[in-house]
Amino acid sequence: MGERFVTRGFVGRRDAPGAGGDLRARTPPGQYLTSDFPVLSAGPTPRTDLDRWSFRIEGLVDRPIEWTWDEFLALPARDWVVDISCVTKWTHLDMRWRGVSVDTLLEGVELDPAAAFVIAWCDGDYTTNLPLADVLNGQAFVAYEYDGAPLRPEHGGPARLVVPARYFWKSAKWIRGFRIQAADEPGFWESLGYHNRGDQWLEERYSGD
Ligand SMILES: Nc1nc2c(c(=O)[nH]1)N[C@H]1C(S)=C(S)[C@@H](COP(=O)(O)O)O[C@H]1N2
Ligand SMILES: [Mo]
Repeated sequence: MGERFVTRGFVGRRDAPGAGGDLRARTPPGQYLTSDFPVLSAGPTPRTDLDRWSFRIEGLVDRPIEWTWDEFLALPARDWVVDISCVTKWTHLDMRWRGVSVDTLLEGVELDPAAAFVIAWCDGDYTTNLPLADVLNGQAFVAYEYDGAPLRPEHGGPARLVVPARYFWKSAKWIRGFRIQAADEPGFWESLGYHNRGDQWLEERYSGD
């Protein structure tokens, strides 16, 4: 069995700074490890004035809620250290972010009993869809810092969604809000043949996988 040799290949890298545990066990199937942070955008980087930025939750809620940038920064935030996998096959372990849990954001509204899906929408018109169950209980956050600095525009700054348990296209950059729906609705990449769910541990890359 080749398994042993593959594992051995990674032993020497266990000492890499910040990389605890068994690196191979943390690498989803078909992925390679990198310490790079490539930029992948479907269009130009939008530049929204922070004075005009807001984050809004609408749809199947008792009443929509909207935070200005300053109000958003005043929400309870925390540091998150998470592993990110992109469908282009890179995995970057232990990425360090700061941001607000989706749980905290949803505390601001009362969800309709029919609420089941979140459509994340962004400056630049990108969307992505997620079941509510995939973003609750500490599974997702809206980040405004990466690696101790304000999130750079090309990586989604001023703020982006981060959903570590899904391929990175679900982590909508330049996010401006959530639309809560009863029905699922494929987002930008999901409409173009990418998998509706995108679980990297199940290699859900393309529709039909
Ligand atoms: N608004 C928006 N969000 C987006 C994208 C995009 O084009 N627009 N690209 C997605 C894809 S396909 C990936 S792989 C990641 C890339 O994030 P990065 O450029 O910070 O690496 O952002 C995702 N979020
Ligand atoms: Mo991507």
